[in-house]
Amino acid sequence: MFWIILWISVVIFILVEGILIFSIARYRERPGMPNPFQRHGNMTLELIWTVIPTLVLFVILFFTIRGLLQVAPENEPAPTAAQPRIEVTAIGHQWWWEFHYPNYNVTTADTLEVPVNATIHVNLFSNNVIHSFWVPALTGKTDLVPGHENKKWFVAEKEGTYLGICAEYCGTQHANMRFNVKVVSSDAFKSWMSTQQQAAVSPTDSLAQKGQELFKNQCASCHGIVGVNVKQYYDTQKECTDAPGGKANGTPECQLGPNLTHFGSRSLIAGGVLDNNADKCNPNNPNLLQECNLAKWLKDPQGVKPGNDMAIGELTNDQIQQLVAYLEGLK
Ligand code: HEC
Ligand SMILES: [Cu+2]
Repeated sequence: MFWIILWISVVIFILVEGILIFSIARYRERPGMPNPFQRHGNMTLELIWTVIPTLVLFVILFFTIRGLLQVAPENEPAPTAAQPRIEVTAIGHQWWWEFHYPNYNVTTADTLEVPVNATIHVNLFSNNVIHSFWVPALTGKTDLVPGHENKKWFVAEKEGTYLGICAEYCGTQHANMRFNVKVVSSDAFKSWMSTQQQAAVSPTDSLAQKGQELFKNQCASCHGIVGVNVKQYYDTQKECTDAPGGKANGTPECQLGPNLTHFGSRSLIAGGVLDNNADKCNPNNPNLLQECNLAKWLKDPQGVKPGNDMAIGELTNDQIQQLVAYLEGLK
C-alpha cells in the first residue's frame, strides 16, 4: 500500500510541478505585456479537477480496505500438539515489563521467552497508566488499560530475539521501557522453564553470601527472590490491584521492583536501559564499576534511568561487588 500510494504521488508530483515550472518559464511577464485573460467559473475545468482527485482517492481507498482486511485479527487457533498454547500475562510498570506465566507459576522481567510455532496468548495488565505492547517484527500494538482486560495472541515462526517496546507514552522513562521476545525451540523452552520454576540457588562463596545478606536487608522490600524473601512467584495482576483484597505495593505478594530469582540468566537490566553483560561482571574484575553494567546500575540507578522507582541510598564499592557476585550467580 505504501509503494502504491508513493508511486501515485510521484506521478502527480511530477505532473503538477512540471506544468507549474513550464508555465513560470513560458508565460512569465515580459516588458509591455497586457494583463492576462481573466478566466472565471469554467465548468469543464472545475469538473476535471474535482473528478480526477476523487478517482485517485477511490483507488487509494480500495488498497486501504484490502490492507485492513489483510491485517484484521483472526480467531485464536485451538491448541494442538504441533501448535500448543502458552499463556502469559504482560504487566506494564512505570517503566519496565513483567511477565507472569500463570500455568507455570513463574514471574520474570524484561525478556518474554516463548517456544517457536506456539500460540502465545498475552493478557495485558496495568494498574498504573496506559502502556502499549508492541513487537514490530511479531505483532502489532495493543494497549494495556488500567481497569480493562485486553488480550492478544501471536505466533513466532522463527527462532531469534525480537525487540519489543512500549508504544504509548507513559512517563519520563517511556523510551526506556523495552523488552525482548526470545523465541526458542520447544525443548529449550521446557528446560528454561524448569530452571525458572526452581527457587534461587544458595550462594556458596563468601562474597555472594554477603551479597545475599545485603539483599535481605536493603533490597527485599522492593524485590522478590524465591527461596529468600518470598515463598513463591507472585502474580501481580491478581495481587497488586486497587480492588478490595488487593495488596499494596511493598507487601511480599506485591513488590515494587522486578523479581530477581534468576536475574543472572537475564539479558537486560531495567527495561533495557542497560544490557546485563555478565561476562564483564566477574566480581574480581578490577574495572567492575566501569565495565559491568549491573555494577553501574547499582552504583547510581537514578543517574542511569532518572526518575525510576528504585530510590536507594548510596552503596559502597564493596557492597556493589558483593551484590554483583550474588545476583549474577542467580542463573
Ligand atoms: C524502593 C524500591 C527498590 C529498592 C529498595 C531496590 N530496588 Fe532495585 N529496582 C526497583 C525498581 C522499581 C526497578 C525497575 C526500575 C525500572 O526499570 O524502571 C528495579 C530494578 C532493579 C534491577 C534490574 C532488574 C531487571 O530485571 O531489570 C536490579 C538488578 C535491582 N533493581 C537490584 C536491586 C538491589 C541489589 C537492591 C538493594 C541494594 C535494590 N534493587 C533495591 C526498586 C527497588
Ligand atoms: Cu509504558
